[in-house]
Amino acid sequence: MTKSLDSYSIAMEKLERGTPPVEGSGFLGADLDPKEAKVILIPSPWDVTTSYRPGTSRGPEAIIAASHQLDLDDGSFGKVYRAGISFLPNPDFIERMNAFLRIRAEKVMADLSEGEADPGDLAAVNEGSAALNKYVRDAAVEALESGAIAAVVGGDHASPLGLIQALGDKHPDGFGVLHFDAHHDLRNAYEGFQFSHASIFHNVMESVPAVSRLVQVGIRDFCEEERDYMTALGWRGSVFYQRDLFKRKARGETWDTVCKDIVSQLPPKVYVSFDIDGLDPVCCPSTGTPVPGGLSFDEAVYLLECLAESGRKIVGFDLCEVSPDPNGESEWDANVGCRVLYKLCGLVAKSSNLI
Ligand SMILES: [Mn+2]
Repeated sequence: MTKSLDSYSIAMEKLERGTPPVEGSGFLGADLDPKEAKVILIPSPWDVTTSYRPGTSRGPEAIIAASHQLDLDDGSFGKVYRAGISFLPNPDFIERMNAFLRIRAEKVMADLSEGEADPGDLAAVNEGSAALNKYVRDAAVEALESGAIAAVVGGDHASPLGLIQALGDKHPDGFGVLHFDAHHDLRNAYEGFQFSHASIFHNVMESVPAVSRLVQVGIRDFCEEERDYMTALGWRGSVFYQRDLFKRKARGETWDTVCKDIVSQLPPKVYVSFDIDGLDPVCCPSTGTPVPGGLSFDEAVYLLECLAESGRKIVGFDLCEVSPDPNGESEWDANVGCRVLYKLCGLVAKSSNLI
């Protein structure tokens, strides 16, 4: 079923009214025509390579449903919706491919735990992941060519590769990545999956030379291979491990000082990759690979505010690994996720003087 789209003025009329959104309506309660949008959200209903538990493929739809409860005047960035945000529909072929390939990926993981994976299963998953990357990249290019800012809403963290590659072409002068996560995501072909969620920044650093600097925050669960890769990145990589952030605060540094230090590591143009599991799992109990500890919601938002105040240009972003409660009983994960998403929209909108 195709929904009828709202012009910018109709969408604003709906949103300014402040009445509860009609059930089934789009992000925030409107269905803005992407042709009239300045921020385009590309959904990635994808959790093929999730290693611990799937569910994040339902992130985009859960976030849209939760967004109907959001108060639209944001404490950090104001009336963000006025920028003109369009959340594209889930593409059927990606949803179908995800369901089919998830089964084959689970077979690969089960076979691996007993010995070797079937090369046919592995090839099918890798080819499907390449098709996902192409879909995201094509959608991103179309959004960028229309003059809009493109962002990805996952899905697992394999989702944004195509977007970051498209931005690499658009900004050959380079940009940095501010990466919130409990994990480095620097593994080479985790479990044999070339485009694993756990390999996203390995793939980015290998395939997007325009990414001049990767700055990771909140990291607290990693393997030796990833630490070695980070060391080998040299000046291109910088990590603020969660333990170190905690120690700095415990020893009396203010969060403001720490945030300014983090932001100072970034070049003038910045992409933000936000894995929800960078936050304390009280904010994301159903995410694929939760890890104790992590940033509080307020700490993460403060860091985004410091980034905005620094005047750096935000070239795009992704929000990944938001997974709704598997029992369907709680909207909490999506509720937090849609708030983080609205802040990220505010950050790019502010940076591009759209609000
Ligand atoms: Mn991640």
